[in-house]
Amino acid sequence: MRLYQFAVSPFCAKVRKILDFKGIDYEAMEVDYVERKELVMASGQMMVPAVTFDSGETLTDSEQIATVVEERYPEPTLFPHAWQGVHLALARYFDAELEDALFRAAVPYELAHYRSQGADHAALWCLIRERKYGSGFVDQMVREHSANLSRAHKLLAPLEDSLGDRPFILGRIGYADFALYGQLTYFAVTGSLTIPPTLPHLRAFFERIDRISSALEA
Ligand SMILES: N[C@@H](CCC(=O)N[C@@H](CS)C(=O)NCC(=O)O)C(=O)O
Repeated sequence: MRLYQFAVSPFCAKVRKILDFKGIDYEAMEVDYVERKELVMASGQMMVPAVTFDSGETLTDSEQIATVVEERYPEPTLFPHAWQGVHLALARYFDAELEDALFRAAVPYELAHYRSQGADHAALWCLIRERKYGSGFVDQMVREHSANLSRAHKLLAPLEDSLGDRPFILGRIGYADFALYGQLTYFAVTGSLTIPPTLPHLRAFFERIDRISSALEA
């Protein structure tokens, strides 16, 4: 199996950990942000994650990938019995509303990441963001960084509470945990984990999921 990814994409982090959790052997292929040739040829579109199965079939969209992977590799399950709807609903909140807040707070880190790949990478990254969010968006997010961080931390506070007395968001590990883990990778774009000390349970949660692959391999 092959996963097409951008290293700093939260949706790719989510899919990577789902594949690790299920013990699936896969190759993670880093897609060049400007070039994207292999991604377009395999999937017919420009977004990651995309997964090509051994059969040659390629799927996009993290929820769709997770659903098909669950059908083909049912154990260990992403959807504990009778909890599928709750996992999907929570994950959709993490992938949309929470993503929006965490992404805004991570704009300066993402910008630095794409700048480190070259001026063309940073320019295309800014262009695509500004086409989606409006002209001047990137500069505005850099200016408003500390307010955006506060807003992100505020949105995470109830999740910090939930994780105070359980290891995973609904008790038993499942799909929503991988979605939340993916979004929390916005705090790891710089290479070090910047989940603040005021959110210790979320930090421990992130590290718990992050360790999954080595735990399975051990
Ligand atoms: N709903 C999709 C969202 C995927 C997504 O937003 N991917 C971003 C990277 S995080 C992307 O490929 N953006 C295209 C771009 O930046 O050009 C999923 O769950 O996989």
